[in-house]
Amino acid sequence: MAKRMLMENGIPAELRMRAVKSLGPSPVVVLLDAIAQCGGTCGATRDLADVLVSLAAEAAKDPAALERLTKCAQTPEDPAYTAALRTVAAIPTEQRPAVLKAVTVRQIVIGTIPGAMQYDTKEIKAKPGEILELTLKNTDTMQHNLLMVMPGKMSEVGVAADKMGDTPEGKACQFVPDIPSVLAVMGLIDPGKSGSLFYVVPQKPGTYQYVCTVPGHWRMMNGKLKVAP
Ligand SMILES: [Cu+2]
Repeated sequence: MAKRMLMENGIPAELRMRAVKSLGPSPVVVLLDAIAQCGGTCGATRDLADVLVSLAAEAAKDPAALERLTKCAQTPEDPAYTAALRTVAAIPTEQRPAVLKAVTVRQIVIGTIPGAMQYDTKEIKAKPGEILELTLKNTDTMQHNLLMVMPGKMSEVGVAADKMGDTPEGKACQFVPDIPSVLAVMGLIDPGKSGSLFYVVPQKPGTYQYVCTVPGHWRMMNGKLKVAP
């Protein structure tokens, strides 16, 4: 029952938290397993990752949990990679294994220019492998989202999103096209609200882009993520 509650989308975060606590000695390992099981992409992933981060202090004291966390945080292909790195960043440096002492999360706040259909930040510079927490503050009067896309693929993603605008399914998917050029997604943020996205910067240098895919927005509402060592 508790396992099912961990996985299922639509279950409030506090119930998830209770389910985790009922699972016994190593909730950290249980959570890493649960994130791996849903492939790191299900709707529950973000909640599960948030609970995991809240258990950072416990993870630091449990050698088995710390070992598993360390392995995960060094394996980019692991679906729980980003969640593991976030958790490591929340552990005091002196309690971390030597290989992970340098892990930090850099906060970046992106606003909107009201009525202009634009982000107020047009360019971000980052190093390969850096962990970013992107916060979008929507001060506009309409919804916006933020998708990270592969270099040179912004128009492909934008055109695909515009097509979704004509269908009820498009809205249900928050105008996020299901194509490989989309690297990370912050869903629709209501006017006056903020949202955030944890993003591990790709190892390959280049000019990546972030873009709002509410139909009609992408041409104006975008910015560059310049990745260089
Ligand atoms: Cu927008």
